[in-house]
Amino acid sequence: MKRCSNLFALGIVLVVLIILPASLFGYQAWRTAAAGVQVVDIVARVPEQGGFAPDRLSFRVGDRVRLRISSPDAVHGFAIPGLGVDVDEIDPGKVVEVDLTLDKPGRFAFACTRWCSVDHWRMRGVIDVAAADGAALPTAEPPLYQRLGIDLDAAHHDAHDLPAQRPSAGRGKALGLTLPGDLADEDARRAVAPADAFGQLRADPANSALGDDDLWNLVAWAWLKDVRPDALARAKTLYARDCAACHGVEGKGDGVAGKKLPGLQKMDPAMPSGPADFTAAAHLLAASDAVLQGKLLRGGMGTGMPEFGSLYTDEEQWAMVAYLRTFLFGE
Ligand code: HEC
Ligand SMILES: [Cu+2]
Repeated sequence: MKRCSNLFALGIVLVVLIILPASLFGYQAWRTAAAGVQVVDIVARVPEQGGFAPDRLSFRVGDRVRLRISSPDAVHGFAIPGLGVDVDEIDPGKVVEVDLTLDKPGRFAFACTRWCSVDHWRMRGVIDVAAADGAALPTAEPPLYQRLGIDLDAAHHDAHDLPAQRPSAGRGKALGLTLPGDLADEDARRAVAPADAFGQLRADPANSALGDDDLWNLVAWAWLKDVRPDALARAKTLYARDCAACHGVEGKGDGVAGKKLPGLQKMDPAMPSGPADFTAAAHLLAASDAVLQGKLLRGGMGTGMPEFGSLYTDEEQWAMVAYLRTFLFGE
């Protein structure tokens, strides 16, 4: 009787320790294979060592894909914004698995989201998802700067009318005045530089009783009135993650990762080297939102400014431009 119960106990132990895990594992392997999941290993190294390998992947709509991402060196992040993937941490020696749902055709950029080295911003890749029927992708609407015929590579002139103190959107709003049409309307305003808006307001006889400070407050109000607070907060987070290392935490263009970049000197030797200083009023107030968004989404200019058009949604880009305005305009 005793022997019998011993054997029975042993049987249970065997089932729990060996047969159950083995069958679960077998079931998993069977399920993965049966469903036709393509498993792709991606190794993430700092850009100096090659970045993501592979950094180009091609699939078709409907493919089932599991990415297995590992890092042999530093802590990296891994985001595919267009597919809603955002893995904050790929620790060295660990494998992170990401299952992709490829239900729409398109080109989806992926990027590291941690400053793993000074060249971190080069750490990117692309996933192409072809339509199941091989149809071509719909072409996107050209960005605003192109529709306005703006040449991003032309040097732009500095503004000469500058605010004497930090303009305040709140004080501008409190004036209770009606903004002229091209400043009231968000789309129209994006084509206007703040310094030109100031000039336009100054030239209007209806504003002759207002001082320059009040007019600048009105300009600040015109520029910050349309952005939603949550979108602005998101842009602030993205700025800290993606921009501060080059443009500086306070926007002064003094981030460590930007030190060796050429900047606008490439276009004009008289211009400063390195990333743009967003607190330089003469420069920033002469640029329309369309110019800033264009440079953000396209990057380049031979300066080392990365492109963010493939990583940010339209709304994130415009919110980021509004956030850049807050380096000069207060609440
Ligand atoms: C690797 C460094 C680097 C990173 C990261 C970077 N930038 Fe830049 N950026 C530059 C350089 C260099 C320039 C060219 C200098 C200039 O335009 O004055 C530039 C220029 C710009 C300009 C054009 C300014 C002007 O008036 O011409 C904008 C706008 C800008 N960056 C926004 C951003 C934003 C927003 C981010 C983050 C999402 C970002 N940058 C991330 C280096 C960087
Ligand atoms: Cu990185």
